[in-house]
Formats: sequence, C-alpha cells, structure tokens
Amino acid sequence: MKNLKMSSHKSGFIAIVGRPNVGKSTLINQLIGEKIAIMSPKPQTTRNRILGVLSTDEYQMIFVDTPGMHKGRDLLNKSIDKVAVSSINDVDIVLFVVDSMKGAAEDHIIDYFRGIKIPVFLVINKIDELKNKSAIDEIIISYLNAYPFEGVIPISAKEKTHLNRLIEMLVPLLEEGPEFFPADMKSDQSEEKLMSELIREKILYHTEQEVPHAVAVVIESLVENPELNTLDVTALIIVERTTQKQILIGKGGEKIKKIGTEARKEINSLLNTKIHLTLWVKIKKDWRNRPNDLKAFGYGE
Ligand SMILES: Nc1nc2c(ncn2[C@@H]2O[C@H](COP(=O)(O)OP(=O)(O)O)[C@@H](O)[C@H]2O)c(=O)[nH]1
Ligand SMILES: [Mg+2]
Repeated sequence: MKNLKMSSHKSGFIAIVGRPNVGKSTLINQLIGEKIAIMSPKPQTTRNRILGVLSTDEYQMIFVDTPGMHKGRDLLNKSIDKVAVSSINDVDIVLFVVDSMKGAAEDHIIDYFRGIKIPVFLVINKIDELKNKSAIDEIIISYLNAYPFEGVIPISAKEKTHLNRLIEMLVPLLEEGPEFFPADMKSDQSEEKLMSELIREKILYHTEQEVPHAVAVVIESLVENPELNTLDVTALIIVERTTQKQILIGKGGEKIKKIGTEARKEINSLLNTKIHLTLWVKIKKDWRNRPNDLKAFGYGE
C-alpha cells in the first residue's frame, strides 16, 4: 500500500527568503495554518531555520522560514546569515519575498540566486497596504529586469490574499517524492523551542533599540504538576548588560510581568496545556560573540 501512495505522491522543499521584516514568518504561519514562527516589526526576529509542513493526500510542501538576509557584524549575526544563505542551497524552490511598500529591486539578495539552478518565485507581500494598485506593475518590471523569476505573485500574508493561488502555482513544480514528515506534523520545532520563541516574541514587542538584539531565551525546566494539571515552565532571559536587565524588568517589575502574562496566554492556547510560567533575567556579558554561549542558547550548529 505504501508503495502505491509513494508512486504518485509529490513533495518538495521550499525556502522563504528575503530581507528582515518583509513578512516571511507571517507567510509561513498562514500557509501552515498555525503559528510556528514568531513575528514582529523588529528586524532579526527569526534567528533559526524553521520548517513548516503542509500535507495533503497528493503532496507535501516543506516550507523553510529563514532569518532575513543582511550583513551582520557580530558572531550571532554571522551565524544567522549563514543559516539563511545555506538554506537556499538545500531546497527545490525558492520564494523571494519583498515588501510592496519598499519599491525597487534588492540587488544583493538577487545575487545569491545567480549561482543556483532552482526556480525562484517573486512574492510581493503587503499589498493590503498599497493605496495605488498600479504601483505593483512598476515593482514587477523592476524585479524582472534584475532576474528571470519563474513566476511573480502579489499577496497579503496578513490578510491571506492570493495564498491559495501561490500554492497552486507551486504544485506543478513539485516532483514525485515521499512524505518526509508525518502528515499531522506541522513543524520541526520542539515545544520547548516554540515556548522560548514565544517569550522572545513578547520581549521584542515590549522593548526597543538594542535590547531586542541582546536577548536570548532558554527554557530551564519543564515540570508537570499532576495536582493542578499544569506544566511548570521556568525560562531564563539572557541579556548582556545590567541596564538591559533593568529595562526588561521595568518599574516595580511591571514590564517582565506583562511579558510573562502575554507569553503564558499564548503558550496555553497554542499547546493546549495550562502552564505556569516563571521568568528569570540573567546577564551574560557579550554572549553574542561567544561560540559556547551561542550554542547553549540554541544558535549555530
Ligand atoms: N500590512 C501587512 N503587514 C504584514 C504582512 N505580512 C507581515 N506583515 C507585518 O510585517 C512585520 C514583519 O513580519 P514578519 O513575518 O516577522 O517578517 P520577517 O522578518 O520577514 O519574518 C510584522 O509586523 C507583520 O505583522 C502583510 O501582508 N500586510
Ligand atoms: Mg521572520
């Protein structure tokens, strides 16, 4: 039976690449129908590669959300950039996402495509924000002059506009292949990683300037509490300096409390488990430049 299914089943890996903030994580979440990647208006929200799996009887699309490509200075940024670039080399199709509000072609990312032989689609996101719809034509022309894209599609990831069309456009390019993941699996992220990412997302929303970049979150312990039927989660928030710790904690502990409440609510509903969340803030000087710290906090290989 399995062989019969294999013979007509199609599958493929599809990388979602582009500058920070264009909506890559929003797109993968909407395509999968579940929040697997955190999103925020801050650049560098996504630091790791995340897989999102879309399964039907006929095919399986494995989307790869990547950190935005940019030139970083510290070791964390270099590691993030490496993740983004190497993910293009391991996939069957690339979706190059751009922001419709930002206008013309982005050359340095397009340069990465010149060396690869796989189809690259241009996905123009955030069209819900465009007042002048004919502006799209100009954007398309400028990009097509820069690179021979396999196809072009304007979308709004936020409002799910044209996402079905995007999927239909990809189906014919899938090749015969197995189910790489169980049909009910939506992401390769562990629940632990997802929890730490959701906490980091709330921190990104409530802090400014250098703080979001200086933060890492690790889950220190997970203990089931059978009496209350809860999961007791303790997470460490790592920052680089005392001032950052003070900002995170806030006056009278107000900010950290807010972050904790928002994170707990979302983890509760996402994992369908009642959790009790304890947050600790810890200073680890210059962790973004220390290979061992990077590894311990879940970055790099
Ligand atoms: N108006 C609008 N905003 C969007 C859309 N897609 C994403 N965004 C917003 O753009 C910001 C960055 O999104 P995110 O998915 O984190 O971008 P990434 O850095 O490329 O992964 C967030 O504030 C999103 O809410 C869209 O289709 N329309
Ligand atoms: Mg992202």
